[in-house]
Amino acid sequence: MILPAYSDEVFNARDSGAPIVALESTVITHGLPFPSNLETARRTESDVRESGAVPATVAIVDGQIRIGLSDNELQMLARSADTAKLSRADLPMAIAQGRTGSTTVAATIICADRAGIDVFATGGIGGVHRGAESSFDVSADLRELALTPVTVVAAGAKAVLDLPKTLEVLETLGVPVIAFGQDCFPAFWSRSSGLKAPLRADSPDEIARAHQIRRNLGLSGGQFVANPIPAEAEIPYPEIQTAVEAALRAASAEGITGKEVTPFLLSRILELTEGRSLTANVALLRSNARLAAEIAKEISVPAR
Ligand code: PSU
Ligand code: MN
Repeated sequence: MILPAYSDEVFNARDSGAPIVALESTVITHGLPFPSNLETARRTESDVRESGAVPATVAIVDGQIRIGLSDNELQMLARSADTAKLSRADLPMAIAQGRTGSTTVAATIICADRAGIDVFATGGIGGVHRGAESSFDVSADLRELALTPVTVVAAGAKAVLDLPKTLEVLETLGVPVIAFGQDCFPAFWSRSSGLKAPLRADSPDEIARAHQIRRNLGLSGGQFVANPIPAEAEIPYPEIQTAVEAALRAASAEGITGKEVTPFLLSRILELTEGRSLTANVALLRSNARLAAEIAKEISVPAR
């Protein structure tokens, strides 16, 4: 039996039934540059704690599923340039081979579920890439949301993706897409994508109740909570589009495919916006960590 290994903090939280928020590690290894990745990983963990829940950053270390990392392990992931990015397809082989890797949204959902954790905070989920009608590039994150009962808080999906197609696939898969506090589906760096979100919730309590009701109904899969970036940090949609289009052209010119696509686009956009996208990225990660903690606290209250 493959059992996850817990940090002391997470072990004690599980023991006492305290609320726990899972955090992913691909954002550390492939999403943000050093040293911002390390600072942000530590900062989001503190945000979860300050909001009254326990953070559990997830990764595979030497073939073991780790739920909650030490500061040394965060540093190891943040500094290493060649850590594997693990999703559903490659997670078991990484464990079999005793390797170390960061977990994407899909893999973090799987590990959180194994650990009995209901809520997970990240930056943005993967989705349907632009040009998917010819490349077929659709992130495994979407299917995982349909299969595994974890509520994922993200700032929408990146404007590098095809957002209307991403929403269509989520609808087909039966994944609830819930905009928090507004009608519009947020677009990561921007509060608004111009698209209406299928669902809206205005309190963590409603989201927690829907999570429990899905479970009571025996429905597979989780929920996608789309939390708009704080207003002071946002980059309006038309503005970020220029950088997005340039990054997409570069990816196509350089023949980038598969797992490399998302990290490549993120680092290009970072260069093109001269760090402004980084500030926005950190702000939305922190905001998502805090909202996830509020939802986790509501879920840990016995059902009324
Ligand atoms: N979006 C971000 N930052 C990230 C990612 C997405 O804002 O680091 C990562 C997440 O781990 C997500 C993964 O699960 O990229 C999606 O990769 P792909 O498109 O290859 O499935
Ligand atoms: Mn892909």
